[in-house]
Amino acid sequence: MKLNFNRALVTGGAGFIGSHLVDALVAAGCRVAVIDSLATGAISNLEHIRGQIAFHQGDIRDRKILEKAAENCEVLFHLAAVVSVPETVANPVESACVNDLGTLYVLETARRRNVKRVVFSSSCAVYGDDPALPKQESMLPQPCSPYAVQKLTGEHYAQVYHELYGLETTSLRYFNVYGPRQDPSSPYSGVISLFMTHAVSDAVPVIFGDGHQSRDFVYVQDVVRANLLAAVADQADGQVFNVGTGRSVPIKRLWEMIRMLSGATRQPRYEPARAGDIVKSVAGTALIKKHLGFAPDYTFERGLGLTFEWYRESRRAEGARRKTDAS
Ligand code: UD2
Repeated sequence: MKLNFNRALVTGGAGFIGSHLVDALVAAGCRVAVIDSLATGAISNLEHIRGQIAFHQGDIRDRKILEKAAENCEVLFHLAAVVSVPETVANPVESACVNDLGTLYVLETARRRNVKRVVFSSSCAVYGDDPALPKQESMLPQPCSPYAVQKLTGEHYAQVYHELYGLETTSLRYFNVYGPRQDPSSPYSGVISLFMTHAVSDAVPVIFGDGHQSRDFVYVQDVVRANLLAAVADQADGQVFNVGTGRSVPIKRLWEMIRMLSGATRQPRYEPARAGDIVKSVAGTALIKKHLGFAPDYTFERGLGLTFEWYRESRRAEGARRKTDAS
């Protein structure tokens, strides 16, 4: 994609989505700075382009590091956050310090450093368990976790910074993002990262509830493209857009698809539904199509195939590393 800016800052650029965005910006010829505390991000996600970016290890609440990272930056992509819903439930105050105050620091730095545009990573969590489908941006948000409140607060701050200070801001509400580099190490990791890990190690996956609950899974490269489109668009200021596909895949079917891809033989184990689990989630996609010209490039089948290749390759590489270490 042709960009109309030369310098960008990515907060959370060592994370799953952030590192893919950094790759795309570098590939487009942009000079990229990254700030990441490495609390959940991993420097290994950036290893292959480490020499081509300016990496600042630090927290977004560290004003000195943030100001330095934002120097001469034209577009700022704000992805750094406490991203786990259960973690924000366990630690509402600590997570608010990062997700609320941290976002405010980022916007304020953007204002003081004359950054032209900020693209804020929000979440479909803001819709809560309103059963109306598909989720439209015009719906009244019903946040039901500290995480959702924090993301909604970030959107409001972004809008206020646009109205009060003329900073160009756009918020993107991601649905269930999946793809290479998604970390499966927590029980609350995305279901695709968990199922992929089970598939490549021939372990038994767990399906919570009856497996008929479904999600709108969006491939990480499409999320990257939505970010780039928001950065260059003429009609995005002060707005909020869903980033999803408009298609919803049941969890039971998801495991079947992964099983077919991988040749895994295991049958899933069924456990009681997770408290607060919503039944169906699907994005309304008309607004982002109209204003940003965004439609996903990746079908679910293609994205899932690419994701599987990555998990299989990672497993192979890890096995080889262990062998070398042991000898
Ligand atoms: C997603 C987001 C979360 C928040 C939320 C808002 C991810 C990873 N999480 O949570 O940040 O935005 O949406 O609604 O994108 N499941 C299983 N077995 C497993 C793991 C999960 O059956 O081993 C089920 C789970 O019960 C749920 C579905 O898979 O019904 C998706 O779970 P998830 O944790 O990937 O994502 P979700 O939608 O709960």
